[in-house]
Amino acid sequence: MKRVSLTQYLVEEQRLYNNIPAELRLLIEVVARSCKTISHAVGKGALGEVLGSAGSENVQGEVQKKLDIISNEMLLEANEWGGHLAAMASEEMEGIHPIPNRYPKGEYLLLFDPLDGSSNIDVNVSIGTIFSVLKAPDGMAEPTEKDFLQCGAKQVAAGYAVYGPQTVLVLTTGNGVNCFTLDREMGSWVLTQRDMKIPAETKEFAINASNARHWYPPVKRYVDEMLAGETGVRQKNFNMRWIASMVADVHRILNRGGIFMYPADAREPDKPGKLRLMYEANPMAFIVEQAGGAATNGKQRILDVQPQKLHERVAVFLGSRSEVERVTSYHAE
Ligand code: AHM
Ligand code: MG
Repeated sequence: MKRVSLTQYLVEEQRLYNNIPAELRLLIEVVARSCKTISHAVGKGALGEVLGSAGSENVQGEVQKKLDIISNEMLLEANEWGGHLAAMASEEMEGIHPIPNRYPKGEYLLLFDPLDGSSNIDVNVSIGTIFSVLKAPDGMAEPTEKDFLQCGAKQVAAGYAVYGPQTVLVLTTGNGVNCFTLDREMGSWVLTQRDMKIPAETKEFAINASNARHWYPPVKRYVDEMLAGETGVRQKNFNMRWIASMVADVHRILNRGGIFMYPADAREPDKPGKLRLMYEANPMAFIVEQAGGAATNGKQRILDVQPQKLHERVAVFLGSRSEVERVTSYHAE
């Protein structure tokens, strides 16, 4: 089989569809290279002295792991000098990170969750990186947080890497979804799945059921109906998976279908969910829609939510279209 590298894929995609200009290609290649470096650090584990807590908290009040900070640094450093970006924003930083004046500036904005699934870092379970790319608004002078507050439908690219038994990179530039596998010996990304499509029908769901007592009625009804199995209204048995790494749960759903849910609940009624809109929900929603699935916050399409602030949270229902439509319809009743 002829091997297609990430670079070759990006060049050919541009030739065919004119949707990956040189700056965007550089951006994607630099992010992919950072994911390679992060994958290497993750793989070292205790041998690299990268496990454990860093003894600090991020802006959301979550304890930062050493690898959260290392991954964040790797992405910042790699993306500063290329001239393709105006600014970056990250789950691990309170404010935005404009490109320093000593480097040329480009027209893109990059957002990332440098290491998603932090609770799995120290226990050798799959974790990953999620990223989202926006265009800086026309006529922007010095970038500010406001320039990032664009709805997800405006993303020009999004992707995630999973650091698991294999390291994979899943990417969309708005023309389908493709998966690349890291060849660890060669150090290169090789195209291994073209045009991924989420199966429309599914028998698998993912939700943290320890929060069941806090769920609002639409979510409780939807999950109860699945749990009732073949003698209930759904007339089939469902299976459940919860990895607690969104990257790994979404990757499973892209490959064999299913629905992923992180709803808002009555624990903290003021919080619209746990996951972050700008660097978790939006990129995943873009990928899922490009793979034929759907993503809502229970009421509207995630990609249509107008962000009010950088670290905004959102409820998430994503995956196989018919399931997402069903749980969304329960919210309307
Ligand atoms: P993180 O970005 O701090 O790792 O948090 C996001 C993660 C998701 O990957 C995952 O779906 C969710 O948090 C798991 O949450 P919980 O521990 O409540 O099950
Ligand atoms: Mg995360």
